[in-house]
Amino acid sequence: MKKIKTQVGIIGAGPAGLTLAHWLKRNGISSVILELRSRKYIEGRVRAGLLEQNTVDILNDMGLGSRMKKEGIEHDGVFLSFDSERVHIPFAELTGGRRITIYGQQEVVKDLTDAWLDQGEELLFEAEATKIKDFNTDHPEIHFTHEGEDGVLECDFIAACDGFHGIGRKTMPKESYRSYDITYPFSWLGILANVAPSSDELIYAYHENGFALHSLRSEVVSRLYVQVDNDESVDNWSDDRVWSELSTRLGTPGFELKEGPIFEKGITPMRSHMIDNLKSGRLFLAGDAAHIVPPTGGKGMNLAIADVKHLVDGLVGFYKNNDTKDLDNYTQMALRRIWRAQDFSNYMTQLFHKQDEHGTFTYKLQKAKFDYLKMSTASRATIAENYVGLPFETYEF
Ligand code: RFL
Ligand code: PHB
Repeated sequence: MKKIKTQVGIIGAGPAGLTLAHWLKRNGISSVILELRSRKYIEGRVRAGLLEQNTVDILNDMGLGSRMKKEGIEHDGVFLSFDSERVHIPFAELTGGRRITIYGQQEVVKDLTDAWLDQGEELLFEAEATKIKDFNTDHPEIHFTHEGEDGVLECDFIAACDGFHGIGRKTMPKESYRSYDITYPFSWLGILANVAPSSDELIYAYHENGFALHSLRSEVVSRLYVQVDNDESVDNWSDDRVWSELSTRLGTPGFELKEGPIFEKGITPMRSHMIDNLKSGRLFLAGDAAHIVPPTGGKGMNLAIADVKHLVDGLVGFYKNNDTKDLDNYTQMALRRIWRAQDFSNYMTQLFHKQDEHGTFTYKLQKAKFDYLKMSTASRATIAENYVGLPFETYEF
């Protein structure tokens, strides 16, 4: 049996696990990462693309932002559209200069993986964590399989950064938390296309045919989404149908959607999931292992990285100052911020998706919310500060 020893055993090389490993190393704390998938798989997995100001600051502070600075695209605002009418939300102006950056999640994962391995640190690919043991003692273990062999990672603490389907949350004693869930009656069909973006800001749109989002990955690659039914299949969405729906739903007078070859098409269901306790003994959950938000607020990856901040505060307190206060308060600190993101993601989801027949009471409420954005700077500022992400200090009350 393969035996490895480290201070913090990390399950999952997604944004949460990789950020945690780097941040701990900067504080002189060792860790080893176990990742179920291959390096090629995690570096090619197309997911998020929107980085909040806090996330950008964290990556830069860790000295891992050099490619992001070159290739990421900063946005000072966003367009919100309703029935073909648009409002502009100027983030920087409404939040004292905070903004978002568009940079693919798989690029973040690639940068962090490259840096970790270049520094000679340990990350086992195609290593499946199968069991978490003794997390109520001060010598917990992660049992895993790797290259056909069984292994055990002995550590002081376990960080389960293993996403929604991982073993971390499943290992938490059922009586230690309550779960909260919403399953939305719609999904997103997302595409990547080799075409220059048609807008210099992202566009979120409500249309009587359903929601649409225009995003981008670079000067030559666009990322777009349309709302579809939960039982929809990509086979029913020819490229022509995708472009025609996008053009209809995003349309405003004078706007022209550029079309190009589509090279990726996939459907993502929409759900909100929460649990109200993120730790049990020496087992800690971070990122999608602990919560899921619908992607309408662009918060998932940002929340994963923000959870890590609180976990690092706790572990640094423990190792450097022999103080467990921040570790003990991990759940409380993280949940305050996560619920804020849940609320914002839910708000954006409810505002822009077609939920009921066009023209009914629900629609009138959506329209009233949109009209309020046109009328009120305070309402626009609320969107702006949530979208770019509130500074960490805001949550310390
Ligand atoms: P991840 O990225 O899922 O990583 C977890 C890792 O754990 C591994 N794993 C295991 N390893 C070893 N043993 C086991 N037993 C294991 N079980 C699992 C997995 O292989 C995986 O590599 O979780 P993390 O780090 O918490 O990161 C969360 C983000 O990936 C996620 O929240 C975002 O992608 C969500 N999201 C968005 N977030 C944003 O911040 N901005 C966006 O614009 C945004 N857009 C999106 C999104 C997610 C989407 N999809 C496809 C769900 C758009 C979409 C369409
Ligand atoms: C993306 O670029 O993939 C993206 C942007 C904003 C969102 C969701 C996804 O709200």
